[in-house]
Amino acid sequence: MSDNLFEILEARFPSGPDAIAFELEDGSTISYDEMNARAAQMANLMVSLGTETGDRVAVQVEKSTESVMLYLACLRAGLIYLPLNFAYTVAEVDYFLGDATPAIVVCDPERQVDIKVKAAAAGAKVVLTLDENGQGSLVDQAASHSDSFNTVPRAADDIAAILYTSGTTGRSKGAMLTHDNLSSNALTLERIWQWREGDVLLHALPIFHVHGLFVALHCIFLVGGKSIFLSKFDADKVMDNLPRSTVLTGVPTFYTRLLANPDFGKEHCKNMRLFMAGSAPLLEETFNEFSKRTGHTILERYGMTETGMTCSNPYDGDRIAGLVGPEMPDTVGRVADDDGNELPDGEIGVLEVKGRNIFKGYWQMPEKTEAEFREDGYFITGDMAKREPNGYIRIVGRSKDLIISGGFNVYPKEIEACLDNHDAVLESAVVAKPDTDFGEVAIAYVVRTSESASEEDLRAYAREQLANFKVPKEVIFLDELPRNTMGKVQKNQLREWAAER
Ligand code: MCA
Ligand code: AMP
Repeated sequence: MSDNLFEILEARFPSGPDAIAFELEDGSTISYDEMNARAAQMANLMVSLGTETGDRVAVQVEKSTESVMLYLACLRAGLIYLPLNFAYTVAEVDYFLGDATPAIVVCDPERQVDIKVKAAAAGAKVVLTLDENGQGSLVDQAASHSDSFNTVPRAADDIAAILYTSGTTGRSKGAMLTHDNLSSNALTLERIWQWREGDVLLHALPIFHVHGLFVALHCIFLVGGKSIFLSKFDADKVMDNLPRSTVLTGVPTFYTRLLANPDFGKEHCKNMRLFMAGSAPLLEETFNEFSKRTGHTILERYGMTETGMTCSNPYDGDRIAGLVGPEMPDTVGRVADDDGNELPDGEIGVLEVKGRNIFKGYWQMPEKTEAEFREDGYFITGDMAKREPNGYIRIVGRSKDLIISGGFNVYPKEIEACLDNHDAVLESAVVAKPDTDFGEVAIAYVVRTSESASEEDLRAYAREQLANFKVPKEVIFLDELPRNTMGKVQKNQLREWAAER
């Protein structure tokens, strides 16, 4: 066996008609054998199209089991999987294609005309389609291929996936995740969260990010369990399916939305053994209210695209509201000053982490990679933290200018650059506003050159160019932006005003 992540997962796949990998919303099921066979067909198809080991496969599709098979097919064929948020506009996708130069692009049929132009310009060999029902040329063409495939051996350090994360300034960076990064993190999570035979995962996250794709799916695959596979989070559907589930992995918005329904309670959770939250801070009041209503303490963990999961509250032992737990077994962490020196417990600094799970670097950006690692190998997360006396980490903020809205990252710079391009805008500043549903949302303060553009005009303008979750929820006009004596925009002031709204 090589270090190919697929081989590690496949060794755990149960076989036979009763070994169900997925149950869909219409009640239909897909067995592990079927998933495996269809992934093999896709792997054969991609090889027949002339791909070579290490080629990228860029995928911007709606959630479907076929897209999971495509991910597995890429791993098997030694291709690098590159998932993209379905909300990205064609202009946003264009950048990723140009940067990653994929050999194959898989997109929604409705977008293929636009994407084909961009893919060709980026040198892609072929564009295939896949829709939300799992239909399209990918599946049609794969059907005529053999359903067995000899998995391409991969070394621990070979890249399995590239996930783009936006930078605080400038261009998005492709985080290169190796087979060993992903498998070591998955095996640790399987152990510490005590995943077990018979687990039923209620899967309601998107599968273009670490949380829904790697954390959730790798763990359930490692124990050969079933996923109840929802196309997206819907509180009613989650409540309908919870009684048959044992594990839910979600962002904090999942939990606030469940709690918002007065009917939600203990009876929905009768078979549940684990509610996990991450990707954004879980408020203490959500943790407490959830525990009061259901008797379950949500297990909060912390991670990043570049690092996978690094801190986790314990499965057995105290799960503490507001804390993300100690470092996981494979990770060492330190709360450090600006020079990387570890600070005493209780002092606030930047969290730095090191371990097998930490990514290999940013795709074709050696300087950016170097800038985010210390000489002794620690990765600088950009999250402000302090260590509590019990050893647990408390995330207290971010040194990076980042808004996390419903678990999606929104970079103010990107929205400001977009708004500033509008003819009626002189300048803009985007900050987070606290939000009961999404945790925080982006809002924009704008100075206009003329009053010809309204709030709705500017939001419509942003919507044309940016993924919908990045469109500022409010646009507030000012005569001028507040600046300090150095002329720097005082975002703290704007954040205060935003919080008061
Ligand atoms: C949707 N909208 C949002 C968001 N989602 N606005 C701000 N923030 C959001 N997250 C907007 C849409 O633009 C739209 O606006 C309107 O809300 C309704 O859209 P819809 O798609 O129906 O939204 P929803 O179904 O209610 O989605 C909310 C959601 C979803 C369920 C919370 O955002 C979600 O699944 N988030 C999970 C993200 C995730 O997986 N993060 C993990 C990243 P309009 O009508 O104006 O167009 S991995 C990570 O962070 C690290 C590694 C980690 O630690 O896990
Ligand atoms: P991403 O770049 O999408 O991988 O998002 C990673 C970021 O999400 C981290 O750097 C944190 O800022 C944030 N994050 C993830 N989990 C948590 C958590 N449990 N509490 C607070 N912030 C979190």
